Amino acid sequence: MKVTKTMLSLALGLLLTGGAAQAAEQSFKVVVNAYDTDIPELKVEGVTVKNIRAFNVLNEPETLAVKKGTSVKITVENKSPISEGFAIDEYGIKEVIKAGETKTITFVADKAGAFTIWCQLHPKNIHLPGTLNVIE
Ligand SMILES: [Cu+2]
Repeated sequence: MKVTKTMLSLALGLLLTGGAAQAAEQSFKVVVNAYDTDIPELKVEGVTVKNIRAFNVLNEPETLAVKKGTSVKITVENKSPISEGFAIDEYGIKEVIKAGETKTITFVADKAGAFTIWCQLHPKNIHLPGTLNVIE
């Protein structure tokens, strides 16, 4: 005797935000700042910086969060007295911003994950790294 197969009906998932699939744009302002600390002597750009400063790559905000697919614009202002780097390895971003200058970096956040934002010019121990969170 042949068994008739029962058709299984698929439950439809909840559609949370149907239709709004347009590529969004998001802008951030990042300030590279310098703070007094007691780190050991450090020589950069021919100047010996002695026991005075560390540099924050990201001051405010420390974490940038966007949805995947967003066009991201980051304006980086360097208030440090020397050139600073701004790098996100996984996105191929590696910029240098001179002291007192501002640079705008644009890219599409097409990879999900948590990516470190760091300064490629100086030892990591004098910086607080930032994070780019790209949410799926
Ligand atoms: Cu630096």
